Amino acid sequence: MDRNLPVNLGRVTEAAALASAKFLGRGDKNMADQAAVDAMRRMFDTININGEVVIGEGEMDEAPMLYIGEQIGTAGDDGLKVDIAVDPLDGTRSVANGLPNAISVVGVAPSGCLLHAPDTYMAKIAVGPKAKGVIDIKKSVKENIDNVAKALNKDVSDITVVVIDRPRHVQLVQEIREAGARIKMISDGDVLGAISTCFDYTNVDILMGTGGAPEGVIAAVALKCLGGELQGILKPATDEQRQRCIKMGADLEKVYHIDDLAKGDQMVFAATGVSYGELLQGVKYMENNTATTHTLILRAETGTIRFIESIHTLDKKPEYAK
Ligand code: VTB
Repeated sequence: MDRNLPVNLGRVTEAAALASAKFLGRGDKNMADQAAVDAMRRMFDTININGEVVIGEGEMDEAPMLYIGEQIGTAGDDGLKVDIAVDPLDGTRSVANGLPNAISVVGVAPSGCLLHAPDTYMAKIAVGPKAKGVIDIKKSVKENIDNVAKALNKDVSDITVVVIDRPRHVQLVQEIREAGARIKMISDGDVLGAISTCFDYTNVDILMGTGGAPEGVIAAVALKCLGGELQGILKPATDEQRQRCIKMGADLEKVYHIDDLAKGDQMVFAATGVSYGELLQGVKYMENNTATTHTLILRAETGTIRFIESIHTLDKKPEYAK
């Protein structure tokens, strides 16, 4: 895969972040999301790929842009065919409510390598490279925490588990507490939660809990690039979701390992911070109509991790004009 693609994907997530960060704290999650989708879609039109959205904004009849099955990029049939997974704004509520850790995110892999995940929930466990190989989603919370503590040479009481703050996690939270570990509660964004396990300075060791299955595939792309591990089990919340899973050929008993979600090592990934955050800074609006963005760019083949800080002169980017 083109080694410049990751940087170009960074342009795509930067564009979405610049457009949606304007809506920080303004109480309107739809506006924030729409701005991200529009900007991401526009920037994709400049990228030389032959892509198909496999994780996107929804089915064709419910999403006008970045819908599942949409063809993306300028390469045409001669270019390498790729699967694209997007979440133009992971954390729409966070942006609307002025909360941290919203990101714009894109993952790309050769065609057929990304799981076409149904839009339902997925129970997940994820760790960074140092704890790879010791987790098992079928084991108890305590066993997993103990095993990760051993792998990291840490006391259990120094292990931090990141969990999305949801009523469905009451039992999980109790089990983590009983196991003796710490909890970092996040309001949204388990993609960033999973990625955090790969960076020591976030001090997050494990992601546990149930979030979106599409987000599970996106997180798997990132963790593939970073050498971490993720396992998931589909958890449809309603009968309708269950039927959709079955229709898509999904296996509700199966443990989806990282390679089932994102196959091979040819993937690339980009994420730009939208609201302020620990791993990625949010968009900052500066003097003279300039703005800064902070982007993480990953390439699985070489394992290169890039953090790119960009200064955007918005006067020269009329699409972001006030
Ligand atoms: C998570 C989280 C997302 O959805 O997947 C979550 O990563 C799961 O859904 O940021 P609920 O909000 O229904 O719990 C998000 O919060 C939004 O896509």
